[in-house]
Parts: sequence; structure tokens; C-alpha cells
Amino acid sequence: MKPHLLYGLAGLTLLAGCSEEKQPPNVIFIYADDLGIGDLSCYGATSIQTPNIDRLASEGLRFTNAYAAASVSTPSRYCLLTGQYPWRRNNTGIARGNSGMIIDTNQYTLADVFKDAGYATAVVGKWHLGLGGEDGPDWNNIISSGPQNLGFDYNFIIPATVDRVPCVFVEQDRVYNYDADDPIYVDYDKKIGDLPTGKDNLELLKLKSSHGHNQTIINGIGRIGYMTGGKSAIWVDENIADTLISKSQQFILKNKDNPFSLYLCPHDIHVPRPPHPRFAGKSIMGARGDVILQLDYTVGKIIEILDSLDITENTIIIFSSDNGGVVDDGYQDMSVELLGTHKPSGIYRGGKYSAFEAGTKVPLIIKWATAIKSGTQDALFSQVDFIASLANLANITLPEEACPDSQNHLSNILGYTSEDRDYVIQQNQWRVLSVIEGKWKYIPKSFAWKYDAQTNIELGHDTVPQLYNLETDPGETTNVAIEHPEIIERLSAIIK
Ligand code: NG6
Ligand code: CA
Repeated sequence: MKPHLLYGLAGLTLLAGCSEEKQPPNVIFIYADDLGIGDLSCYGATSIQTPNIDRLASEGLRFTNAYAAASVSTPSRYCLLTGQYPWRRNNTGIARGNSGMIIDTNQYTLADVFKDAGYATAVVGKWHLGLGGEDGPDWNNIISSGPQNLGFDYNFIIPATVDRVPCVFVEQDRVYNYDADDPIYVDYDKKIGDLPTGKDNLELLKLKSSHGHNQTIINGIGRIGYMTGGKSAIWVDENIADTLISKSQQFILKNKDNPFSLYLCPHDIHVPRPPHPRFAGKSIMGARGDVILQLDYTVGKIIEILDSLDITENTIIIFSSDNGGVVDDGYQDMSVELLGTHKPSGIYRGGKYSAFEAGTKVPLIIKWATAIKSGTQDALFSQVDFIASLANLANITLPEEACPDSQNHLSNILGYTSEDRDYVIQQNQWRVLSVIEGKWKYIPKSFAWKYDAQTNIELGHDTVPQLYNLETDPGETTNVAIEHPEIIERLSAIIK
């Protein structure tokens, strides 16, 4: 057995309550939004430098073959937290800002793992898994269901996305900076209140829409959905990254002497992308590049506080993304015009929303100075396996029937082994499933429309089955389905 694994196992016995000096490792999961596998310099980008994330990669394990469960946010996040494939449930599509909570309160989650292991647990940042009962949250009261019911001791969240109303944070189940004299109402079907909309008041926009995003205008930006009230609670878009950093730092500081786990979900690099003035114009790629720098800064600030508290060594940092990259996702922010030679998806085809590789193949870096050796990890890996793997790390037995799709691959995470998952399944925005087994990728026949007209991304749809040899053709250029009926048969049986 290699020494680093021995250390890992020492950590495990610690968690089981053996008397040792060292504490079990803290775990910080940083889940970026819409970050493509080509967007970081440690994954080959040359038009942008991401030194802080690169430092994680050089000190830790950089995965080259890791997948999110879906090519959009809600289903990927659902899967990460529950260890259950999102397509088992029919309510896991991109959630509205007033959606009821999508995870049942009795489901076992990643936060429960750490809570059961005696950790302090927190979620800071983008939630996008709904809040409240079936009818959604009452923004003017304590929110009845939320992260607090899923194992998180502390929550400071963006309820859905920053391009969706309500544009307010929720802290500990209440709207942050709430004013009872200015109640908040939200509607996704009809206009509510008298705030101007992007559709009718173009002249009020500081950031124009390229598609959608023409409902209530908040801070000069048209959003998805209508809201009224909550003036004192409205966030400042340019300050969101700093706010999330500071809430994270406070949580870390408060728990520096005990084991903690932090699920930190930056809004970057999702639209809208108005960066803090510190980053405006600092990349050569316009807003999208600027918020990549902002995301890298966020990672740097987390590392910085760990260093300052001398707890870096015993903290596991996991960095990944919820889905692949997109350039024009609905605002005229010059990201298309200034993209230059940068390739958000690297060598891969498609992007966010797609069944092609770039929809779900995401950056994944894991660093734990004391137990993980540095290098690259080429094993086929899916985010669905985090919960079972981290439960193993924390010496927690998952309850019967919890996390049915999650497998324990802790030894891959520690870099001790490099074993492919038997197969990985993922879904695109339209619930087209695809499966990867070894070098083969199979996408069943689906729809005739091939492009998302708004983002100009290829969705991976076709009216015939598609089979790609990812070893010789990682860019999915040549459909070899006709030549391999037996492989199609095997892979379609997996999906069935
Ligand atoms: C789409 C939005 C897009 C983004 C996405 C969700 C329009 C036209 N497009 O419907 O801007 O919000 O949903 O992204 O409204 S995700 O990363 O949270 O899944
Ligand atoms: Ca996303």
C-alpha cells in the first residue's frame, strides 16, 4: 500500500473516533457554474491565466475524464448532492426561481454524510434546487424547506441563478436584508408589480439581452421571471463573488478548530457576467474572461484563508463545474466578439445543453496535501460517485436505499488507483441520455433539431443512433454506429 493511502486510512480511523492528534480533513467543494473544460490554463487555455486554480492542479490531482451528470445545472446539482440520477425524477429540469424544493427532505445528501461524521456543514452560493413546499417559497417568511432540511447547518444562497428572479440572497432560511415593509412577490407566468421589464424598457438596460432575459429589470439587467418589492434585499451583481467569498471565509473562520465541510457554489461564470470593477477589462476576452479571472480569485481567497489559519494541509479542496461552457447564453456582453482563439470546450464538441462531450465533460481537480498525490487522473469518473466516495472517506455507511446510483471510488479520488467506472451516463438539456463505456460513447436517436438556435450549440441530437470512438475521435466527428451494431446493443441495454 502506498504511504499516501495509509495516511488517508489514518484519517478514516480518526473519523471513527480513535484517539489521534490530527483532525479529520475539512472538505471544501467548489462547484463553478458553466465553466468549460477548456477555460482554465491548467487544462490548456492560453488566452487566460488561472494561477490559483492551476496551483490546486499542480499540487493535487487533475482529472481528464470526469463528467457532470447533466449538461445543465439543476440535474447536475441534484445528482451531486443525492447520488441519484436526475432522470429518475421528472422534476429535475432547469428550475425556475420560484420552484418548490426538488430534493425530498427525507433524501440523504452529501451534507448529511458530513453531518453524520460530526462536521459543521454549509452551502454558500448558487442553489438552484428549489425552495419551500410544492408551491414554492414564501419569500416573506421563514422558508419552509431548503438546505437546512438537507443536512446543511448554515446556508447563504442564491436561490436559483443570477439571471432569474428573485435577485436576493437567502441566509439561514430568510431573505437576506429583508424589509417587512416591502414584501417580495415573484411570478414566472405573468407580470407582477410595476417594475420595468426588458421587453418594454430597453432604454433602462445597462446589459442588453441577446435572447430571453427580458422580464423584470433588476440593476439594469433584464431577468427571467417577474418580481416586485425587496428593494433593500436586492443584491449588487458586481459584488456577488466578494459576498460569497466573505460568507465562506466567515464560516471557515468560525469552524477552524473543528472539521467542516463547505459546498461553495460561485455564480461565475454563468450569465449575467458583470464583473467586479477589479476584473472589468482585465482579460482579453471580455466579460466571460473577466469572470473566469473572478472565479480564479475566489479560489485564491479560499486558499488564502486556509493558509492564514494553517489548515490548508488538512483540507480537501474539490473543484469542478456543473456543466460545460457556453459563450452567448443570453446577454450581449461581447463574449462572442472577443473570444478570439479561446476554446471553452477545448477539443470537445458541443457545449452546455449538449449530449456531445462538451456538455458534461468538466474540469475536476482534487487537492489534499496530506493524502493525495499530485498528477493527472485519466480514469472515467462521474460526479454521481462523490457521495459514496466521500462517505467512505468519512467512514459513514450510507443508509439502505440512499444514493442508489453512487459508487465508492475513493481510491481514484486519492490517486491511488486509476480505474474506469464501468460506464458513465449523462443527460442533455432535453433529457437525451448518453452512455460512455471505455472508449465508446453512444447517443441514442432522439430529435431532428441539431442546434440550440439561441446559443448556437450543437445539442448532440440525431434521428439515427450515434456511436463514437473517444480514443481515436474525442471530438466526436465520425459516427461509427453502422459498423458496430453489437456495441450499440450492449450500450443501449445499459440505458434501458
Ligand atoms: C436557460 C437560459 C440561460 C440559463 C439556463 C440555465 C434563456 C433564454 N436562457 O433557459 O440563460 O439561465 O437556462 O443555466 O432564458 S444553468 O446553468 O443554470 O442550467
Ligand atoms: Ca450551469
